[in-house]
Amino acid sequence: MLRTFREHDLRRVDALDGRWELAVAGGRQDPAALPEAYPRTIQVPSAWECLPGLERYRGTAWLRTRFRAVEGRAVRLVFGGVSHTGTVFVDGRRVGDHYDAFTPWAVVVPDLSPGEHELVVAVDNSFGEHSALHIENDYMTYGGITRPVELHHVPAVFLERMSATPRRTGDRWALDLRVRLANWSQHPLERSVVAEVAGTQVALGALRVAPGETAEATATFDGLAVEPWSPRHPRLYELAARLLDGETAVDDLIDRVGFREVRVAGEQLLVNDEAIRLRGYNRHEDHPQFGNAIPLAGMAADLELIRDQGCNFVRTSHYPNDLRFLDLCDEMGFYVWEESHARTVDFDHPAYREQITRSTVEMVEWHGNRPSIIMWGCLNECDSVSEAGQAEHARVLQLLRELDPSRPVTFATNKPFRDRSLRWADICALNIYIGWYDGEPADIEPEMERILAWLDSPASEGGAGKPVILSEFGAGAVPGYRDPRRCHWSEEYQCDVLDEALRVYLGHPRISGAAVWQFCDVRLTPGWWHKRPRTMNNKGTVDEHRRPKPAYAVVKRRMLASAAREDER
Ligand code: ADA
Repeated sequence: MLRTFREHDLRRVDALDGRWELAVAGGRQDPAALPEAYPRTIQVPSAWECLPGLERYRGTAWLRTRFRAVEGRAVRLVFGGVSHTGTVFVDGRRVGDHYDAFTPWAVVVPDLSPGEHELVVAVDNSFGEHSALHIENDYMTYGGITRPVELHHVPAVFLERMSATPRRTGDRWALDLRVRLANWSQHPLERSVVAEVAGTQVALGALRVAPGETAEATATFDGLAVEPWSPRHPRLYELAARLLDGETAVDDLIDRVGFREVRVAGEQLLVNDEAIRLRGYNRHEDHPQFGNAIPLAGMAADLELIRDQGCNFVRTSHYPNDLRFLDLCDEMGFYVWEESHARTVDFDHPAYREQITRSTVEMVEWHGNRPSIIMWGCLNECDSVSEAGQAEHARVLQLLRELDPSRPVTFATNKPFRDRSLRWADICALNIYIGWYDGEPADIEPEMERILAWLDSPASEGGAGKPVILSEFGAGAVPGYRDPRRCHWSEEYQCDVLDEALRVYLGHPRISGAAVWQFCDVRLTPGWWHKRPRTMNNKGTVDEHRRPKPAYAVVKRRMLASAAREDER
């Protein structure tokens, strides 16, 4: 299923995960050119690169299964993620499509007869003029239906979405609720909604929804005597909404919320009015056996390793993550920086603006209720210098603020002394690789002082006086490569860089957070940094199989020491 918890008691939801049929086109192909035969099968969710012979396949494939529709209900297909473009056909008829592997999406098919139907999803993971975000890059774009698929049976008007924002009110809490109803029928219909959290109910009243349209209602839960959410005490509450037709409940929707408030105050990042220090990792969704379709137990195992090292923070570099991973962060108590899908993308690509806007909107819409997410990011290491680049940073950061005023927004820059977009960020996030791309570990401290001095001067054009996070730093180490010379790519040198960087960054009064690049070694697309050893990004402190390198112990020692200092505060 799409979540680690049930989202419906009343609505019938079928999991479509399992063995689907597979036909491979041999390259990029018209998705509507549905094949006569499906000679292979594939597990859904999974990445097709994990099938023998498809390890490097880039192009179109068709995946097919069957499902049953029921009387009086529309079919709503919900995809956790299709990499990277999915086109949906039901009984040979095109009913929807979606670009970008990393955000969920749904297709409603209202007019199916009860009984069995054919579902085909054409999947394309190719690069080119049609793809601005999935490009040759320092991480892999896989192919397939890589996150779970659900079949929802929904009434004429159904609960499409709930967004819930917690607010402190003295020693109690409020929860601002917005509910969206959708009407797939041909008639205007009136419904009402009742919602409940922590034993308190609110009625959102009657709502008239026009045919084929959506309608929203808001309400606020006030005076909630609830326990706050924090990494140390990740207390979650069930938020349940019921849709009523008169007195009859006809649909429902369940989510979970955590009561925490995050804000920036001067140079500090505050959660529940306490200044926090972020200690953690950048993590790609990548695994040699599963691609980006890491099963739930694998996600949990990754978070256990990150927690074992004394970390409280994960950056979902560089795209929205699987909803179940975020659910785990809520449950296990991690702060998360989630960002819309961009790593050094080209703002002039013809498809860029529409695709980044959609990724950003969908990220907030689908992930906004997660207490673990304490900030939204975007546009990693993009053009933040030119006039056009500045304008685009202003646009996307403002879009994030409009979508969700409750969280600070940021972008990671690798352009100290040159960046001209910091004025639009609430937090200054620096990707700095002193000791790797240039300099030695001994240069880290003096160079960081120079960067911070620039940041807090008028020259940074808006970087002064804001929280600072080291969003990336690290060094590559080929697993098992030991060398007394302690040279680049050796495991010894990775230890030297990370030990010094963490000594400086975790102890610096002006720095609120440090995220190591990166958790595990990950696969790249060959056309990008093929000159990297193993066509991998080797900066993990565990290798791709999660086998710890010597740097794992270095990071653990530094992070635990920092956590202990925090506890003493
Ligand atoms: C950049 C980028 C990362 C990764 C890293 C590296 O900061 O944001 O995705 O490519 O560099 O390994 O050099």
